[in-house]
Amino acid sequence: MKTQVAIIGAGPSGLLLGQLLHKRGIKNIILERVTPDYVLSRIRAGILEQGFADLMREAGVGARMDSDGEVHDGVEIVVNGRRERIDLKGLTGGDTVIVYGQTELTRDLMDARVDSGQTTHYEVSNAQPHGMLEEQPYVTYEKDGKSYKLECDYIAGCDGFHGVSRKSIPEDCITEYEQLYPGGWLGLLSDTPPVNPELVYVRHARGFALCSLRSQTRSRYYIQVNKDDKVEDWSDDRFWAELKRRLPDDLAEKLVTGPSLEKSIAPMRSFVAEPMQYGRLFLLGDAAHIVPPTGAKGLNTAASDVYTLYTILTKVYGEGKTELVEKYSEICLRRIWNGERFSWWMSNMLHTFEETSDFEDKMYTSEIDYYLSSEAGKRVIAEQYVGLPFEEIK
Ligand code: RFL
Ligand code: PHB
Repeated sequence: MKTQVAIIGAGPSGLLLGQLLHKRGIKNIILERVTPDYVLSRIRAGILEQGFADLMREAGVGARMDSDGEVHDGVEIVVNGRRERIDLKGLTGGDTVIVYGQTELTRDLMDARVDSGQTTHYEVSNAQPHGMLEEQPYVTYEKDGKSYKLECDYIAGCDGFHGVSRKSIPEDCITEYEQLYPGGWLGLLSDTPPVNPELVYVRHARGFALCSLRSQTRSRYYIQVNKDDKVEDWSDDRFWAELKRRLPDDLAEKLVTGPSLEKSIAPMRSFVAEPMQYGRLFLLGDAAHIVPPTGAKGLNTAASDVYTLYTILTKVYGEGKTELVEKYSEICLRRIWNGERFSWWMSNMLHTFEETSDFEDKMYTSEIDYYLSSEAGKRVIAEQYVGLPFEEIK
């Protein structure tokens, strides 16, 4: 079997890249370990930056996002009971974010993939990139007990944090930077009206909380829990009671509770692998970097990698600009480190960890208080929350 770009992983990164390449006439095959239903069952991101939304439109899959997604002009931050609104639109000169669940956008991308006629092999095992430093790399994999070899020009490693792509780069050719936080996020999805029309991020002595939503009838809430907590430790009743205790009184009174549709715990991790490429193998999205979810940057940083690789490959195939290939990692990393810093900063400002000293705790409260009291401070938060522009590639 032969294609131009072999893509490992059918998460948002792999599917969006595949669709954009297809639009430019670049052939690609996606190899995915699990079933489409399993991919769709992962409840994750909810906030899309403008750059991400524009890419979805460019890929021809923006229609449902534009009709069903909610444009949000602002978010709220509560620090020890004080509610402050960040006017994203006003402070950035017009930028906003879109609330549209990762599940929905993945579904849109999967549907478009079927319509495009491009091949996706689900439930493959032992995918393994080879010959990344050669002219003609290839990926071997197994499906239904048979072994296959997929020859290609380039390999896109879109297989998430635990995937095989990053691990197939020799250890002495990659540096990993990592920080684990002593806590996790317990998320609950419910068919209840959201407590507030806009997202509310809460710093509280008992721990962080976030009120988010998927629509005016579906809410997504998170609370910070201990890193060793298990979902089984948290009944719905215990979750709602703890969330209420962390919300300001007016919101706590309005909170509508209901049975959970889904509940899961996400670890809090910052991680970057440098460089994000090895010869003709590129790493994209969670395969190359992870952020704690506080800044809503995970999916959005994945989108900037997709934009960069898609633009480079379009120029390689369309204009013969092969010299751009080696620039992939450095272009991506400039934006990635910024997203990492913002997510790390938001996490430190809004969480309370047992390990934090009383002095540091006072410093974090004072710092976020300062940002929220100053228009310049709010603008700094707004500018990063809506996302910095993608770098132009010539
Ligand atoms: P994914 O989604 O992990 O997809 C990788 C795919 O690769 C497959 N795979 C393999 N396939 C073949 N062979 C192998 N050996 C393979 N190994 C793995 C997997 O089955 C999977 O289908 O990575 P991708 O595409 O890079 O997408 C990244 C995003 O999913 C992630 O960054 C976001 O969800 C992070 N995130 C958020 N990001 C935002 O921008 N805004 C948010 O509001 C936001 N909220 C969140 C989040 C992540 C969360 N969790 C659970 C970590 C909230 C949460 C709770
Ligand atoms: C979500 O709605 O799932 C969500 C929103 C904002 C975040 C993280 C997750 O920062």
